[in-house]
Amino acid sequence: MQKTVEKFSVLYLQILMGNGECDEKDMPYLSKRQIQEIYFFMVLARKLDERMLNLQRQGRIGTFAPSKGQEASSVGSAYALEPKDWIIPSFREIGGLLVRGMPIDQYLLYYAGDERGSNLPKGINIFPTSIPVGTQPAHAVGFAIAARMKKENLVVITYFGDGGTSEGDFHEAMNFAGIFFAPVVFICQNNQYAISVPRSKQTRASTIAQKAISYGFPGIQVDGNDVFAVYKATLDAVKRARDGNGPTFIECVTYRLGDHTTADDASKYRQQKEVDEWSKKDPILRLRKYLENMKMWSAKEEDALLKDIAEKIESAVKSMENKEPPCVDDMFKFMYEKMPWYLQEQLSSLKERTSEGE
Ligand SMILES: Cc1ncc(C[n+]2csc(CCOP(=O)(O)OP(=O)(O)O)c2C)c(N)n1
Repeated sequence: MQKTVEKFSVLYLQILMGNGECDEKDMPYLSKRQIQEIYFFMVLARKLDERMLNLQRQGRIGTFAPSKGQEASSVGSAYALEPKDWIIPSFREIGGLLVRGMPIDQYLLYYAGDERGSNLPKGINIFPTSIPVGTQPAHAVGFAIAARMKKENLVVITYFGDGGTSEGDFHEAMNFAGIFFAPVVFICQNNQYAISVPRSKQTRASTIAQKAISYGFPGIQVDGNDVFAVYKATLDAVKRARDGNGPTFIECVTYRLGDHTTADDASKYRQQKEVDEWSKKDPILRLRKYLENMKMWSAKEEDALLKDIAEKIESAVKSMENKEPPCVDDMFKFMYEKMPWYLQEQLSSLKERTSEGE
């Protein structure tokens, strides 16, 4: 006897088309002010990216990972959270972090190699950036389960790339999330590359979203350059998690328009033609077209927005560069609540050596 014991399908969601028109049927409620605010955060992320590239080239900050092209996925998803919720990010999530109140000077400080950039003011619910690929989903699941035990009705959103889904930790996180109904939203920024490794070498599965199904919870694929689709999918997922119905996996299909990091040269492994094709799907241009179609935006407002953003960025650069130099203790202070003996030993030895002027 043979019979089918399971069948599955994966939904794809797109609301805002390339020409700036939108599918009213799926459009989530957003006021004019909210849509303009979303646009503000996306442009702020893009402009900060551009400024940071210059700062890195001038030696004023260290290596950093630009997010150009991924602003809709990042901003749209973070915009669906409530203030008490938490973000557990990867290293390419500036849009979402800005939505959640990340102070720009601290973001710059982090990329200037200063640990104080990760020590955020209370109430800004963002974990420190995870550079090790694929580790943060496990932190998110553990944190979310712990929060539920403490009866805090919060949701945790975690971000990672298509490459991150090949890491063992990612699968352990997904499995535990499914079993324990963790209030987590997994956002996969499928930007088509893990440095030079293309999506096709990451998995044989036709979607990344379907991986969720094997762990017993829903996975959806969305147009990651469509901020309304990302927002709606995340809003639904956040509600599901908050109502006690467990995790959701969202695959945002997008594209990294820039290099992997400032230490990379993407022209070595991908064709300019491909980049040009994706540039036409730029999420910021698409939202701008929508705003203009709906008569919600004018050239005057655009000028004022760009001026405001330029001022905010320049004042943050000044603030970052005018900080007192960090203290050596900061290298040791933030990993554990109580510093273990071996770090204490290393700290004392470093202090002795620095006081001897070595
Ligand atoms: C555990 C681990 N292995 C390797 C690296 C080096 N590394 C940094 S980013 C990266 C690719 C990550 O690709 P993806 O997860 O798709 O995210 P993206 O960079 O595209 O945003 C690699 C291999 C690392 N940081 N951590």
